[in-house]
Amino acid sequence: MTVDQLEGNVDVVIVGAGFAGIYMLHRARRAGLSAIVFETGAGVGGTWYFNRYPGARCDFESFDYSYEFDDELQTSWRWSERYPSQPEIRRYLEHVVDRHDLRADIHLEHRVVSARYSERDARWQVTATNPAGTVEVDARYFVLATGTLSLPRVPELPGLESFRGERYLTADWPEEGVDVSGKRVAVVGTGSSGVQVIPMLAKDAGELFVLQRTPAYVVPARNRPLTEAEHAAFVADRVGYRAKARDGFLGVGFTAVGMSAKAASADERERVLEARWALGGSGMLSAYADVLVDRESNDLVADFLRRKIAETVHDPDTAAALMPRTYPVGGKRIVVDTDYHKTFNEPHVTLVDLRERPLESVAADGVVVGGEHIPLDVLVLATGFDAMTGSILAIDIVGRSGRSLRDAWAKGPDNYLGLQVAGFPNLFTITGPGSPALLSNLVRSIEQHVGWIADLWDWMRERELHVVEPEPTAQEQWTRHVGEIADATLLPTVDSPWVGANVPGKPRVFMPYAGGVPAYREASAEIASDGYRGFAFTASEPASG
Ligand code: NA7
Repeated sequence: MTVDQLEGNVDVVIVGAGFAGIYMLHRARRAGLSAIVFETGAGVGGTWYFNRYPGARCDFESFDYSYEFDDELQTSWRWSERYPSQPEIRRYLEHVVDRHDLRADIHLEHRVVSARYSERDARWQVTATNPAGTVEVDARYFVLATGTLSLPRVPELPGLESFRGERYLTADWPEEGVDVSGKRVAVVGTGSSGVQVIPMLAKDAGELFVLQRTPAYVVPARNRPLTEAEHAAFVADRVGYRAKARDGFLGVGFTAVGMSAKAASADERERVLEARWALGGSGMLSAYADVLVDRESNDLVADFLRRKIAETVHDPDTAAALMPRTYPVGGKRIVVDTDYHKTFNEPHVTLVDLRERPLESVAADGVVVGGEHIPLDVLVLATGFDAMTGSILAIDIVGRSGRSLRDAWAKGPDNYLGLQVAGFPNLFTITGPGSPALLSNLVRSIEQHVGWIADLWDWMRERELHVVEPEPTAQEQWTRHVGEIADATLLPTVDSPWVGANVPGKPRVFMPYAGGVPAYREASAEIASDGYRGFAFTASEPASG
């Protein structure tokens, strides 16, 4: 195996070429720093590069799920649909990379495997592997733009490896596509990925079995082409549009109709929820301000969504099995769909309720559920991700005093502002645990995080400071604050990926900051304007810096 030393060393190594890594590279350059990106994929896009299953689409709208930093891009890029499809997001990011001439510094097919902090010269030694061997580079700043949902989870199903048919992960779908025409297909998992892929596979499959462990709360996307007039309206009002989004709890301009669902009259509530249903999208959850904090109000919205299933699905037993009852709506990410429930009216589509008939094993030619063997040609796993920390801890990161991040986070991902970890100087996480990240429109959060980090670097340069890391007390306070905010909501009560419940052995900690995008932005801006309160700086010039 060859070991290449990249020519010279750089100021910044960034891991990941998704929305976060691309913008971080641009800002690092603007700050006068040399920077490179390592990306595992053979193209840019991050999670949008790999999740290329049929039907893959963002659940935020195109105007929201796009950068604000480049005003000319905002006016010139023409989104074709209300919600951006995976291929369109990839085209967009390729375009951004070209517009800003970033390609030369993005090293594709490079997987970062380890990073070690050298206290002697205050630099990170980063090792990546590529198809030809190993690459090493050292940098002052090490930025993890690794994404919140990037490390797919393959469940430990007994016999999975013995399956002789075709097996696919939605999160790593073959570039050339998959032909399921006339085949017997099963999909395991009914989160956003499963709900999107199931109607698409149903179009061609001979028989489709949906293996459901937990039903999802689903709202219609009402996706459609965007008109010229809508594009023109966005362009004309883009400043106002962005300001409203930044002030929205999720980083989008949803506004609540009322403070409390339970305080509204039944008629009024029905009218409001019907209007949100007709509009489509996850704005359903923000119809009333107390949906995520009051169980009674939550039940009223959940009940509305269950009734919609009964109205759509003809077979009453199937409809009942599709109705979520064991957790509050919004406790797991609400799923924005196109034709999901309708698909169960097709005669060749069968719902298999794994709570009634457990998935016992995978055989060479199918699966065994509740003692029954279902023969299969194709098995699709839409089984989710090791969210928020998975792709960070997949890298062997060793900070000050030889302490690994895996050790530091053994009981949960303690950090300050979701951006830095005590004992890991000059390491930054974008959309990390402790930030609104997964509970927000990620592009808005990414631009805020990247901007904050780049401003910090400018501030440090002006003062000739070279090293920054959080003070342990500031980190403890932030971690406690994140926990307290979550505890005021219904969210930590649910066995969701947000508490790590889907990954065996993962510490149960509610990871995202649940106080909303505006409160987070205010807290981080206030800390910055107070001389980066809670961060410790070292002025010493690194030996080789
Ligand atoms: P999700 O939302 O984590 O969904 C994963 C699904 O897979 C969910 O229904 C799981 O059921 C199911 N699952 C996982 N393991 C198993 C096993 N062993 N047996 C049966 N079913 C299983 O991931 P997605 O990819 O759909 O969506 C991720 C994000 O993409 C989403 O949050 C949006 O941000 C967009 P469970 O609920 O654990 O019972």
